[in-house]
Amino acid sequence: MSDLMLKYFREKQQKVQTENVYNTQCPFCSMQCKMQLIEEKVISRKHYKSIGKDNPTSNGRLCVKGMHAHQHALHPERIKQPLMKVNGQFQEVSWKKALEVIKEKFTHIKKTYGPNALSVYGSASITNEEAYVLGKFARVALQTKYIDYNGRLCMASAATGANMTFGMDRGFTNTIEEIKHTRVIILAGTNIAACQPTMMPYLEQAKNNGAYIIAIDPRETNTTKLADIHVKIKPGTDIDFANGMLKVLVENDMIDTSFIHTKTHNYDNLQRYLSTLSLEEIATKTGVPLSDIIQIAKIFGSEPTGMIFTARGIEQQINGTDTVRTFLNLLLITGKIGKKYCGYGAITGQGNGQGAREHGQKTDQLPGYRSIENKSDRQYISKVWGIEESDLPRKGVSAYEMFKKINQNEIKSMLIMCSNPIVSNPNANFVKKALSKLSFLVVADLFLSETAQLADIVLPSTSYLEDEGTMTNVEGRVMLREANFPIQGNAKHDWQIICEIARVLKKEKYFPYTSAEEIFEELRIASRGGKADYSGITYERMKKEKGVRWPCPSTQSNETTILFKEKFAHGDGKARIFVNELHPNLSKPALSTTYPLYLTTGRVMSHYLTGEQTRRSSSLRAREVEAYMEIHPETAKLYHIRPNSLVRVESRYGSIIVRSRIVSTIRKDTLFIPFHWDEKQNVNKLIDDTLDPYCQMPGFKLTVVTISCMDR
Ligand SMILES: Nc1nc2c(c(=O)[nH]1)N[C@H]1C(S)=C(S)[C@@H](COP(=O)(O)OP(=O)(O)OC[C@H]3O[C@@H](n4cnc5c(=O)[nH]c(N)nc54)[C@H](O)[C@@H]3O)O[C@H]1N2
Ligand SMILES: Nc1nc2c(c(=O)[nH]1)N[C@H]1C(S)=C(S)[C@@H](COP(=O)(O)OP(=O)(O)OC[C@H]3O[C@@H](n4cnc5c(=O)[nH]c(N)nc54)[C@H](O)[C@@H]3O)O[C@H]1N2
Ligand code: SF4
Ligand SMILES: [Mo]
Repeated sequence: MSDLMLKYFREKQQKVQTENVYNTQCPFCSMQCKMQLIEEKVISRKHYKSIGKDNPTSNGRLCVKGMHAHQHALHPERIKQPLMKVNGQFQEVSWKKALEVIKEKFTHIKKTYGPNALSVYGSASITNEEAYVLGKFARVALQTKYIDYNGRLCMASAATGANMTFGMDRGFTNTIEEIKHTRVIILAGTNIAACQPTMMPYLEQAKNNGAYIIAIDPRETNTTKLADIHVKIKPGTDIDFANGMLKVLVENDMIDTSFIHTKTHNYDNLQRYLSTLSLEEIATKTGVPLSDIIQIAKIFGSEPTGMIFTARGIEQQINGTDTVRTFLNLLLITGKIGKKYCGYGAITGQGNGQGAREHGQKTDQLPGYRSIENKSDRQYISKVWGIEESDLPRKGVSAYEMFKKINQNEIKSMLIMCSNPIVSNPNANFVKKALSKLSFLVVADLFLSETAQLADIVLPSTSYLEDEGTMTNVEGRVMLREANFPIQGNAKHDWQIICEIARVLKKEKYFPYTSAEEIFEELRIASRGGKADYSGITYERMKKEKGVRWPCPSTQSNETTILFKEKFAHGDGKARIFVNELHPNLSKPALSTTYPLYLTTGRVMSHYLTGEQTRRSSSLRAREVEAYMEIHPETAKLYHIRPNSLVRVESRYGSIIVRSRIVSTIRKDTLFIPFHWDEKQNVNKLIDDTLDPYCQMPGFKLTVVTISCMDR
């Protein structure tokens, strides 16, 4: 075609076609990939596509979920108007009406039963600004101690473990860039290939540079395929495996004695404890060959640098905190922390899994990672909020424990923002029963989720396309999500919803914000001097520097890349080596003739959490349409199970029916079921509700079950 013809066609096309570009960040995982929504208008029809945008963490990459996120955000089932239940049916109502009813009910319940009859359940998928305001709202507007959030099911044991050992919890102690240059990488219970796909190139590059990769998982995954050694561990025994490694390192003198003496406490106790363990017994208990334990320990001990990454596989255990701390011991005794190409990474889950656990949604916490039980922390935050310290509630209970309080009639009402707890909590049948007992439930969501269907009032929230604010990514990098897509219908931003409720409760003077940035300005002050200090971070700086890694105590100071270079964050600058003892009140689920198989749960690449969003994306739904159960061929044969058989899976807590997927990549004694599907196929109906005593994390990764084939 000649240039002239091309020009003619281009001009003609431009006349009928216009294009709008909207900046945002992916609504899903902690990589927080920057992206753009491209809206093409051809005559009167609009077409959308999402493309990656360069930034230092994801380097412009997007995975399949990010590429299709707009499909749920633009789905016709988005709620666009408040809904109120009248005679068991939802009716659209005005914001004025919805707020009036909320005011009336909250006020009545508070007056009749006291402020602690009200409660709040938050999320790590909302922005820092929203997490901050929600925490303030519970304490200042409702004056309740009952607030907690879905991160309790997600990062709680990694956070508690790091706090106890290092004195501070930022998911990555080092930078993501350093992964490429480290010599050994331990991936403990993490499936990065499915869960943080755009992080994979860092691991691939490390491997190309000669790093030795060890993956610990009861199943083969696309992550374990990258590893030099895959440790196909018996679920729930990672703590024993790590103790085995510690014993090999100590007995072979592969330790950094000067680091241990100058920077840690408690090594002698660890040494004494390890001397009581038998490596042969550990091999039997974990199902890992003794030679592998020895080889892995020796590789880790002999290389000059090494990094350990953990995720929910080892953390979502009833001894998750202890397990994390035992892995951290490996870094401490070999001195592989506080320096380049070394360190720890708890691979963060949700988009704002990091930030949302720093600014006061957690029941025992105040902004800046302060403690609600600490006198000076309470005084500082009370002053920032303009209240008396004596009016600031103390700590309440964890997420799942709030449902117990509902069941005991202590909590009468709940506001749930951005979570679907009847699908995501353990012992899901109980959670549904408890929520149905509330006298008044308000849910803010994008959709009429399984949980929202139980509500008295559902409030329409804006999504990642519309809602500007900051998210703290996997690296601890605070990033500005510059969302400005037009708001759909009468939805409101989560922070606006909180402010509106505060206003009708006559607490508007504490919630005067007109933009997310105004909230961030207050958060900067509230976090000043705290462990998660954001006071040097501004919207301008985040735009210019493409995100800033905390702590960042002044606008003049640099971001912090490597933590603990000089000292750890405990008062005396030393880390606490942990000595494992199973908590006296805990006993782990064990196999029996009634429940002869382990069940573990997790994720698939194309779906996200309870699936509320990804099940509404046609492209993602098409990849996995229903729940399934991975089972080893030999085990399947024992139970007369064929491929795609319908199988009843049963635990002490309940039963579900799912289809079989026969794979030789899983252990023979273990089944795997992902948790992204709705109630009928919800694996959480089977999950035990025992909680980790230090952080109240449920044991999602270890339940004992029995199975029976439903095919005739
Ligand atoms: N595609 C997708 N990506 C996601 C999410 C999603 O839902 N879908 N969710 C996001 C969130 S919130 C989170 S928290 C992260 C979760 O990220 P991950 O923790 O990586 O994901 P999981 O699949 O829950 O668990 C990881 C692996 O642990 C293994 N595992 C199970 N039991 C054990 C055990 O006892 N020991 C060991 N060593 N391993 C075990 C499982 O087989 C699984 O492969 O992903 C984030 N990214
Ligand atoms: N068996 C088992 N259970 C698990 C896990 C496991 O590995 N195994 N993992 C646990 C983990 S790690 C996590 S993080 C939890 C997550 O559990 P949930 O918090 O229940 O998960 P989501 O599906 O993200 O729920 C988010 C809800 O908020 C809505 N939403 C999305 N964006 C917005 C927004 O901007 N504003 C508002 N107001 N609403 C919004 C969505 O439509 C959806 O209904 O599940 C836990 N449960
Ligand atoms: S799901 Fe995670 S890796 Fe995939 S595009 Fe979104 S933020 Fe990036
Ligand atoms: Mo999570």
